[in-house]
Amino acid sequence: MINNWQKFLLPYSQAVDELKVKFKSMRKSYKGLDEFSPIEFVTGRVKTISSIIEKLGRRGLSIDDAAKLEDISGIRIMCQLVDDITSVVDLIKARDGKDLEIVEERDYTKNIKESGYRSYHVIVNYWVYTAAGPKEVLAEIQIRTLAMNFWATIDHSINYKFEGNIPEHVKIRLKNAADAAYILDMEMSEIKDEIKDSQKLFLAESSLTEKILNKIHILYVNNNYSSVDLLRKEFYYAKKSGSLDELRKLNDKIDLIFKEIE
Ligand code: 0O2
Ligand code: 0O2
Repeated sequence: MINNWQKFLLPYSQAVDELKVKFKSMRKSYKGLDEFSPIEFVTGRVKTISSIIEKLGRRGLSIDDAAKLEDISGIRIMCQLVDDITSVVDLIKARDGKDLEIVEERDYTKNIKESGYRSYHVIVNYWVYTAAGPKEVLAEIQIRTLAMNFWATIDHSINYKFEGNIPEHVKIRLKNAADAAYILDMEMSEIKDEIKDSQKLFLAESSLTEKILNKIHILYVNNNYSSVDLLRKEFYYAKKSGSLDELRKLNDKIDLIFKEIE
């Protein structure tokens, strides 16, 4: 009998925290390599007690069956493009049997729900090591595009407001909005290479800018004032030109100065 919900939910909360860190780290490692990340952002939540009780009731289960629910721990991974969903699913599959175990996959991106809901769900078994010892919990990872997320968030709140009995005219609008979100995803897929290239260019430019400014700062604190003055001017012109090549040349030049003073 669950008589202490807080204690019962503790490992689920730990699973959410750990999984969030792991997927956010994946995003960071792509960015660290100036690579386009299939993960745009990650959120997570532990299901509320009232939502757990409502779902158990809907499924004809008792409170003691709560651990059977797959989504007490919920992770949501948002992607820019539909193709990124497959990349994220592959990243999860690569961990199967290592730090998690895939239990089930539900592809609502291909088998779109009647409501218009699209997302890819992966249910996993995940071990947490709590103060009370190791514990295996189920977690649901929902992977979706920004457009899918926009629609699902609005749909969820409307369903909540009307408790499932959505007026017909609202239902029609929601269905139209689901179609529009689908078209938006398809349109973005048509220019996916341009989107990825422009973001890689932006990443490369910002990391090069950071490198150059850090090096100029090191020269400054080491009293190389004359070269710092010149380099600052050159940095200004390179930035203004908008050319990555100019920034690269300046970076190489600073590296040479570093070699000379070593
Ligand atoms: P950043 O710097 O914004 O990228 P916690 O406080 O640890 O429980 P966390 O991760 O801070 O949780 O918050 P939560 O609610 O789980 O996740 C929110 C994260 O999603 C935040 O990122 C938000 O910035 C990000 N987010 C939410 N909506 C959007 C959106 O529409 N676009 C983008 N790009 N990000 C969004 P972080 O982790 O604070 O990092
Ligand atoms: P939350 O935390 O409020 O999001 P069931 O709830 O029994 O119908 P089942 O069979 O457990 O669902 O799993 P399913 O349908 O594969 O996934 C359930 C979760 O997917 C839901 O969680 C939603 O997050 C999301 N989802 C599924 N269908 C829809 C939909 O039509 N609209 C929106 N907005 N989300 C959907 P919960 O239980 O609602 O919990």
